[in-house]
Amino acid sequence: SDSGRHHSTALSRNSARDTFLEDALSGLRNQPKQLPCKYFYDQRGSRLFDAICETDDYYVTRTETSIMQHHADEMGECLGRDVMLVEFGSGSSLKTRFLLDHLLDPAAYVPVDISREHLHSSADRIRSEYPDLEVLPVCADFTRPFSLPSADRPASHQAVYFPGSTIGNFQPADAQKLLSNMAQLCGQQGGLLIGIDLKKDPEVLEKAYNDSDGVTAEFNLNLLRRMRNELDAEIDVTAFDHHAFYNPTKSRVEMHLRSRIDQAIRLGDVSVRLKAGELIHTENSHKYSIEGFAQMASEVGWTLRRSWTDVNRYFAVLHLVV
Ligand code: AVI
Repeated sequence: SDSGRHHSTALSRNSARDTFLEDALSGLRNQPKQLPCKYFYDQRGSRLFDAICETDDYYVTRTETSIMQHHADEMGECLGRDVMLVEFGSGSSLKTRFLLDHLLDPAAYVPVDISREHLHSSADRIRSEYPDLEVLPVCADFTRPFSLPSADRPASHQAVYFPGSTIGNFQPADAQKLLSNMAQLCGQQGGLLIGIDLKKDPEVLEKAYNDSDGVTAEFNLNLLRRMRNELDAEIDVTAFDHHAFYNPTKSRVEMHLRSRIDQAIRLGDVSVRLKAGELIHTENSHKYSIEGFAQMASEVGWTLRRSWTDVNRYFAVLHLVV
């Protein structure tokens, strides 16, 4: 019933709040303090992320889009005829359109995303733009196993599309686990088309995560605003700075929030103390070489077939098979 639906929505909203609170508390009890980067993406955070992608300093989105624009025809051929294309974290499916334009008689497109409303509105838009394509949205957390829907026309094989270098936001061991889940999901004949951000001059990287418009800083600080709004946390957001740098030992850009002063923030009935200069680690963005990534993927069953990159070799899109 309608009231039942409202009831379950309220329940899931509560449990989402509880999980956020538990994750925030356990992260802040850690030494060094940390907060999971998945909590960046509330509505404002998602808008700020879109704005980051438009800045001159953040080369990532622009570069990947141009690779897709130039090579989607070859990618379509590599993915093969009658494929079921499964996109992990599909969001607005912006880059996917280049690919959909070049798939050979695809059996279905399966966008997978955790944000239900966004998923369904994007799926409706894709349906109207591609009336011959069966679109089967799945609302799921792609870091946990989920099953694929069945298409009206059986697919000859499955392929995962995972653009955006989102894989870089996972610790290498978790990234490998995710790659392993993808291989399980696709099974025999499975394919993977994945965007990875490549290692490069640290100066380019540090500019990309410290854009001159301050959008990335606002994105990082939004995590604290979100805790204030949704968890009733007592936090003075102006008492923190955005701090992002390249860590060459771990080949990753790290984002942190740095306390400007000795202070305490209150979360639920817990008070958390921070020293002046103390950091809260909010995100890692790992940078790979094509060879290093292929090696990591090969340990869980993937073989690199082909890669496409830009003139600067800033970004790569890889095609791998099971
Ligand atoms: C979503 N992800 C791939 C972005 C990245 O570059 O790691 C998130 C981001 N963080 C700061 N700027 C962009």
